Amino acid sequence: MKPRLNVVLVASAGLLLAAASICVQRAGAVKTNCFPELKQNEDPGRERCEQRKCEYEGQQSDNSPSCLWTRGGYIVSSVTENTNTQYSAVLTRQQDYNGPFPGSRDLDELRFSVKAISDNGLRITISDLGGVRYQVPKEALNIPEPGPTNPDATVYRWEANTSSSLLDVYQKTHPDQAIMSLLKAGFVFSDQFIQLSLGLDCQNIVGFGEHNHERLVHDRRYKRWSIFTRDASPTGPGNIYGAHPYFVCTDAGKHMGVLLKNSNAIEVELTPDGIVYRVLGGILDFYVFMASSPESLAQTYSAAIGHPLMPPYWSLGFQLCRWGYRNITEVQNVIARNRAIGLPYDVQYGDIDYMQNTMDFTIDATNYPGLSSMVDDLHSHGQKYFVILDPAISSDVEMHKQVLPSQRYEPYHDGLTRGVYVKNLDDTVHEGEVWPGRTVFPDYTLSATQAWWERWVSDFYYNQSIRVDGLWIDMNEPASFTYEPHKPQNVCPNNTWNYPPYIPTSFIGDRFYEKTICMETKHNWGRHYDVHSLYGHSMGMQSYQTLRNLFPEKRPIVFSRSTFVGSGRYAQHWLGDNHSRWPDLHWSIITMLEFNLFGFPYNGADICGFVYDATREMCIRWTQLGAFYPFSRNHNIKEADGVRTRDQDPASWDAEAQKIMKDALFFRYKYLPYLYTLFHYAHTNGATVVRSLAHEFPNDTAAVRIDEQFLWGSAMLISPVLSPAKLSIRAYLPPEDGWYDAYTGEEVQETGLVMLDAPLEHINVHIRKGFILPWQTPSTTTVSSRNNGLGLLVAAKQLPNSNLKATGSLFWDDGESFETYTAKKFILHEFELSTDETSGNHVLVIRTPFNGYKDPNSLKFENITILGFDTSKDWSVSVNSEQHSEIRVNPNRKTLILDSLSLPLGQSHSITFAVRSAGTALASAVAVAICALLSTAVTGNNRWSLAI
Ligand code: MIG
Repeated sequence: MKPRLNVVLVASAGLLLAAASICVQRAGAVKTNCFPELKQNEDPGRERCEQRKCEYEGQQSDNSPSCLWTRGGYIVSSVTENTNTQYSAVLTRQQDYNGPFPGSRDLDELRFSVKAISDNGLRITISDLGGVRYQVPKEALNIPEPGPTNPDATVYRWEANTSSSLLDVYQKTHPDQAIMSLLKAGFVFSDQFIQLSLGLDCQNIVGFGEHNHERLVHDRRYKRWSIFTRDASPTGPGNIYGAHPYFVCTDAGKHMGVLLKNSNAIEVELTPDGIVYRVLGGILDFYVFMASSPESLAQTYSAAIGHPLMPPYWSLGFQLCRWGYRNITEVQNVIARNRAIGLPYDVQYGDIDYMQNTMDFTIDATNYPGLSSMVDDLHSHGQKYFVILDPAISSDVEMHKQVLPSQRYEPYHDGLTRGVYVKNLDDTVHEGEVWPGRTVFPDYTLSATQAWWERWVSDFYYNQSIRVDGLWIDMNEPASFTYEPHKPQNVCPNNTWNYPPYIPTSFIGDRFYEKTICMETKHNWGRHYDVHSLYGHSMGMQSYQTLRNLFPEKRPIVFSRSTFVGSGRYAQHWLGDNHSRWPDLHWSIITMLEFNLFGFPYNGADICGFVYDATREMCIRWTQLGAFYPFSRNHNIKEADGVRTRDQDPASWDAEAQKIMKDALFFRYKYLPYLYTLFHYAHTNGATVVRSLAHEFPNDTAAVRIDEQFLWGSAMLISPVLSPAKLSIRAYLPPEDGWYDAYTGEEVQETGLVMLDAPLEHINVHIRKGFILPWQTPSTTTVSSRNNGLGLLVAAKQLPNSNLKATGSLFWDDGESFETYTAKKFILHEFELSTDETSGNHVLVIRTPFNGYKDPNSLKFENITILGFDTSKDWSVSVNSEQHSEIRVNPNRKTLILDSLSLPLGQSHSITFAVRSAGTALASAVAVAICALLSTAVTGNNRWSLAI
């Protein structure tokens, strides 16, 4: 009974949120807090409020601020350009108008410009007249501005300088009300404090990162989120690893995405009427995109910031990692025992344990002898190896003398010679502290650093013979332990960068530079204060380039902890140091969906949780969920609260647990051709891979806020168990098209909000009517599964007059070549099931719109399974005009299966299903019964194969 209660609680929390957002007013006034330095609901009192020339409202019950900034002090003093596609003006500050924080100089004049950058995008900038303030460099992020196809082609229009707004933007489909407004009230532009309120006429806000959001759709009751990269685990509401000042706002046919291209520290406050931005430097540089659906909006944004890289096929396999393998024997045991249980398992990791005193590019000779042959052994089993690299380079030469055979840590000295490290104001090298003790920090925004980094990665690869397949880059927020909270005696110089006039209260930590390096330090792209949140981004760019040069024929794969807007072109992301606790399962879905919107379709959380021990039940449920993370990796911390954590790799559990985990992973491997095809569309069109129900069912109001389920593409719905002791879950199956159970092929009778059985060995997966999914018989590595037969799962949608319809596609290449795209060495198949109106015949065609690759394994489609077929009739089937007799039907499940097919990949095929005359019906009914028996025998208890 308990689980149901949970469901009710969650549901009512959702209702409350829904109610809160129904009260959204039209774009207009946003209640802008005049005392952002106070905590939410902290009341400055009337006197202080009026001293700041703000309006005192008194304490409110709805979380709204008691003291409001209602004035605006910049006026449009001259308009220099005003056409349909470009507006620019000078804003002048009124004499008596000042920002709230002494010490931050208010700018007297500002350049305000609006530009149509495409049919569905516009750019709004507010900056200093001289243009000398810091901006995100073009090398870091270059958003194309092709301009609209013609001045009237834009899906938006704007009105500048109205009585209350600097700018009102309208989506043309909704001409009566501005979807967003840059409000005059509350606008402040000073050196280190910029404040702007954005009025919004749309309800559902999703995005902003990186944080641990407990719901996908934001709570707009004056919630504040800060954005500044930070080494902090996804446990509280603070700013963590990446910086993504991007949100989408959707509402009945309106779909808008807004990026603030700014790498300084940012705080956003989400209110019922809009968003208040507080920005600690740089300029205001907004990109606004509009589209007709959430998915096309995601594609528009992805095209603007750059499409994500195409991951190698093997990186979609399951991966094993832990921090705290004490020696190579432990790693070898883990590899051996997981192979021995027949686990689908493609990639093994080396965390900082393999290093000598945790120094990059070194190997612990005592505990990790033979690492190179271990990696070769992985390769000979079709498996891959990743190592972790931290940016911080040990500068403790005394320690080097003691622990290194050569007594010298060459990478450090080489970096000094080349001048690649971040510097203090006096040009000395800035030092901090990370795992290997005292360290320095490479400036990856400097081109010389690329050659240095590449030299040492290549030394590791060639001279030390560790043939890594990809890089895992960590601690690149950047993290430093010098300024941790328990070390208050360590301070950065007393200047306005380390102690800015305003520090958002939503920040983690008391000091602005906490757990990172000092803010005045110098990088090629600028002052640390400005470029801090670009550190991981720049390291990702250079690590990508390093792999490009190291193995030019292969597609690089890099996972980065810290990311910025556009990093997805170079690196993908894992979700960091989660905890082995039940709520973390739910939260991982939310962040996974958000990172798909940010341009990182390849992401996932540490399966079974990083910090602390997972229970058996939790690790089983998490592996079932993690089997659907695009980045599917079980990872574990070394110790928690001083105690070594237990192993949590699948083979470390009992036989029953192992079997359940393997079943989930075999199911994943079976559908990798489908997942890989989704990645192709992410890479070429910016489509999301994992997506929320809102993306596929934007008009279904019940679907819009769902964040406990998710989809792979359009067609596969995953409904995991996210809490303990459950045998069933409440899930939402959108009624629009209808669904089939992915394991039995049975049509779902009841849609909408339903209860689904969810015994421990089961994760619910449903296939949407109208789609065709390619699959391949799974093996324990992708290298071997790629040799197996292919199949198609056709989830027919029944239309009037017994017509059937379904479509799908398959992208295939060698799985790893860079040439795949540059030399067009791939195959693209399109599948379509339809019904000929006159004959009533169903036809399934496999088309080949592109064939630029010859598969060496002579792959064939060997099985086609159609769900939702009229099995009461007797069908004759012809394949490429030849009769095919290997047909099985299951009348109870309306399933028709064609076995023993041999349809070569890369060629087009056609299959026709015609009703046979009555005479043969009996014979085939017998065949059916026999085949039904056979099928149980063949499929046995492989849960990944359809138990038709
Ligand atoms: O502060 O390298 O997120 O995955 O195991 C911990 C050790 C440093 C943080 C990463 C985690 C990794 C760990 N690292």
